[in-house]
Amino acid sequence: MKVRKLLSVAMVLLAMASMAYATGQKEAVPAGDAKVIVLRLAETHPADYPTTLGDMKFAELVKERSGGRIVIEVYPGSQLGQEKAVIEQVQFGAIDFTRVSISPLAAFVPVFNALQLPYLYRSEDHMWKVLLGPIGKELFASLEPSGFVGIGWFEPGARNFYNSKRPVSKPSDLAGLKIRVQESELMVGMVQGLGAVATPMPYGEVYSGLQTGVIDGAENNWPSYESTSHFEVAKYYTVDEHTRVPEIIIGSKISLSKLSQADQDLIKQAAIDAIPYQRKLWAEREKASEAKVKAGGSIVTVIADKGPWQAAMQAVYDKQPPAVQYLVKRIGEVQ
Ligand code: GTR
Repeated sequence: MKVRKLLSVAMVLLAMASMAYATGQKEAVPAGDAKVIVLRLAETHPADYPTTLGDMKFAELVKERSGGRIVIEVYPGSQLGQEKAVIEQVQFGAIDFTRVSISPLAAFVPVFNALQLPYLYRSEDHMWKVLLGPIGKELFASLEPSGFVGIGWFEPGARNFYNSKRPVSKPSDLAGLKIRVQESELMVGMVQGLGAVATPMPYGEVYSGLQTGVIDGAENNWPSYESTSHFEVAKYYTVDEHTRVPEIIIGSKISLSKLSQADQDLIKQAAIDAIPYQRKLWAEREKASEAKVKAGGSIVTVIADKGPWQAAMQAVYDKQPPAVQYLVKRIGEVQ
């Protein structure tokens, strides 16, 4: 009897310990006196993906500059969940950081829609000037009331449509196709404007959706189209470059407020300093992914005149609230 009681006490303790391990920030006491702060970062992409390698660079800089006091563990491959669920967990402090697309983030902080409108940026360079300038800083500040802290940006590339049914060279070719979009109202509106049927769905379900015919297509940049193997089940890829949806690293306000201001600044600076590395890897991977999908049988249609695409997607601009319209105007003015 006694042994059984002891055993059940031990099991409860074990369960409590593993629960504590599973929730957010934790502290371990290393050999020396200083406490090591261990924080978790959730990433949807696989370990060898340029954005994940950017996260790792960020973690490496934080570790190095804090003299090993702050350790950020990167969990790739959606181990901690799909983007929307992860953002929720960051909001209540169960996950300390995540690198996500701003598309699902805009469901939490709608002013972010200003950064993902179709054909918004003149070029990649224009987008980076916006992100690293005053507008980027203001948007970081707008995260705080919702429980997030803006940490850094990564290169997202341009997104393109792809499908399993037919080559698409003009917007009307998409009519009636079921196209997966990120979990974002704006993206639903954009795809509906093209006459297609928008299906919001988590990233991790798109491959089977394409394979089983639940959806006919989706849209993404070259590296995502390749790394997910979507190209194997949806071979028609149309380079219309309709959006550049910035990648962002956000932190949990709950987690970060436990750190000193100096440590918070160190973390933010490390993320900014990791950007050039991720951008370099991104540029290389875009080329490699394009070559790989072409070799794998993808049929690529490059859109020379984007005018009709732009016109078909214009309606989403008109639906935006004044705060977004104002930002769009300012983004246009950034030189
Ligand atoms: C990728 C992005 C991911 C995810 C995905 C998607 O380009 O890097 O974070 O948002 O798109 O379409 O869900």
